[in-house]
Amino acid sequence: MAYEVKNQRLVQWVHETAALCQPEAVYWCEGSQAEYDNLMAQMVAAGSAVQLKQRPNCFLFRSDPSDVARVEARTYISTPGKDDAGPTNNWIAPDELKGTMRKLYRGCMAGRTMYVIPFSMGPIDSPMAKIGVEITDSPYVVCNMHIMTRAGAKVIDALGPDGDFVPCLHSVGAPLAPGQPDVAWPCAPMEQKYISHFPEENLIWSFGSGYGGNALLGKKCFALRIATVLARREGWMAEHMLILRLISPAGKQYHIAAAFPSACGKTNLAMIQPTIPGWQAECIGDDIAWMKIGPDGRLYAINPEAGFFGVAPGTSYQSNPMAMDTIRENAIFTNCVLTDDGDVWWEGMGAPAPTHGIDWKGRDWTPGSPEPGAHPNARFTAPAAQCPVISSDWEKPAGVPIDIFVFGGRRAGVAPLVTEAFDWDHGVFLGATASSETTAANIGAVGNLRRDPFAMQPFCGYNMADYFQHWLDMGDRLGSQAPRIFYVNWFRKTPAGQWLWPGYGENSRVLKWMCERVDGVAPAQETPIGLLPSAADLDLDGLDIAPDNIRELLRVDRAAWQAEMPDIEKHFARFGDRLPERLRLQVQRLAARLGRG
Ligand code: SAT
Ligand code: MN
Repeated sequence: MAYEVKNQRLVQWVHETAALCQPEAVYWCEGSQAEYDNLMAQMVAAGSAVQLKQRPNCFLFRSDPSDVARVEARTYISTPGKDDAGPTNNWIAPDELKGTMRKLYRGCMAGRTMYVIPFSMGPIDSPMAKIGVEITDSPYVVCNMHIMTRAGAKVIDALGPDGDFVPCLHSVGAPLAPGQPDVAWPCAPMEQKYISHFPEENLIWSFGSGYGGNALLGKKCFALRIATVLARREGWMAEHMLILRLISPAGKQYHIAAAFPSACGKTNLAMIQPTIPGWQAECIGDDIAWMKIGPDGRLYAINPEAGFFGVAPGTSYQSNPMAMDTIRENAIFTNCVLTDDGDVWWEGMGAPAPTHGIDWKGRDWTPGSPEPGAHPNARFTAPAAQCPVISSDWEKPAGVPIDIFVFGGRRAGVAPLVTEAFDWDHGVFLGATASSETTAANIGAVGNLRRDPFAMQPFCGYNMADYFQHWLDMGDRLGSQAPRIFYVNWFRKTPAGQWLWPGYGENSRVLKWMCERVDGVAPAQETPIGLLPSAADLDLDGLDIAPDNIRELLRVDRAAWQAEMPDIEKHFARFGDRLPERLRLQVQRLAARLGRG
């Protein structure tokens, strides 16, 4: 061990876990570059990673074909009562789930090293930061945690002898018998996978998967599912939101926090390059925001993460040039195509496809191959500090003051380009009824429309109805200092399937209108579903877009919205009596507004 651990609770937990999981060795991570290099070298030697000749210090991994995304169907919120987890979460009683998982954990690390990763979510010197310790038998997870969190000896120092931490236990669930050769990506079959949360104890147990949010436990498991529970208890917010700073030509700063479901463009928006002259943007975070009311009564946000775990396919110099520049070095790629000259490639990269490569399943691949070369949920892991537009304040311990909340999803129809909420309660209603087509970020059907409240459907660690109430309570506390709330949909299509809106950098035109609304200088039209700009209220200078498209993007289709009502009611009915009365009222009001005229 490279350091002394004075925290007896931690020492004891590591000891007990080693006794249960029976690893060949226990290794305490120090978080250094040498440690990272060493682990990568071992994984290259073992055949589970490929070093990329074309990108300095970059590595490619290929997962097992069964282990390519989060597994919502195997994700559990294990509270004493089923109602405390609520209708949107899978639930098994803690004793039963622990019994099942303890059996799986018994001897599960045989033949492997057990790594102990002390990590901080949030800059270590931030009063909002929280410490976790992940135990894992995956060196791939260790290297990813190096990038995604502040990890290692410095966290042990911050923890001290009696500091609090969230224990996060992870195993790929693939013990090795003596002499048994390892595979490139060990994992367990689906029916043995469990991504479990015990909110009463602030405890995370994950078994059987090595991929993304299933395995990098600081991210969705801690910074969202467990953190939502802590946030409600302690009066703050843990949200699935990017954070960005927009700067007007006059130099005024606006901070925007936006919630979209996984693989709906949060990373792209977080690194937006505004197309409107004079406007600039800086990135603070691309996935998670922790927010607390500051001494001045405003809401302050930090990014608890230190890296980006972004979707590779579709990322290009057109869609997200800043991400492309972020991943030139020191990045990890998972499930991308390996080109013959030692680079990565994916569909929608904007670069010509290689004439030959190795696909994410390790097979020869050519542009004519029947299947995509990269998995649709292929990912890059890269340090946030490498982003060319990372804000100089991205690690500011106190966070940045949020002016604007944005909700949204991916929907070909119905939801217009942008809507502003009438007031906080209506904004909470917009968040609570957000809907989106499902993506490859979860194992399951892609393209199905579902309600994804606040983009938190897979990430809320308690009853979602109580989470709605928490949003209402936060609004009451924030009062006139509350951020304005908007709903956007960049993904409208024509009946023939063409995009109505160009998106990406052009989204700055919509953001500009939001800022002008905050400043009280832009008009808005009152409609039954909220406040909308007219085409003249949006800065469309220099944008080549058909007037018909704009009209369609800003049209409120009353009949289509009336047809939405039964689904909204069904969605809310799932929560029974627990649904806040103030949201029930919002449904009635919307129905009345739609009914009129
Ligand atoms: O795999 S992750 O959960 O980290 C990515 C996502 O779904 O947002
Ligand atoms: Mn996410």
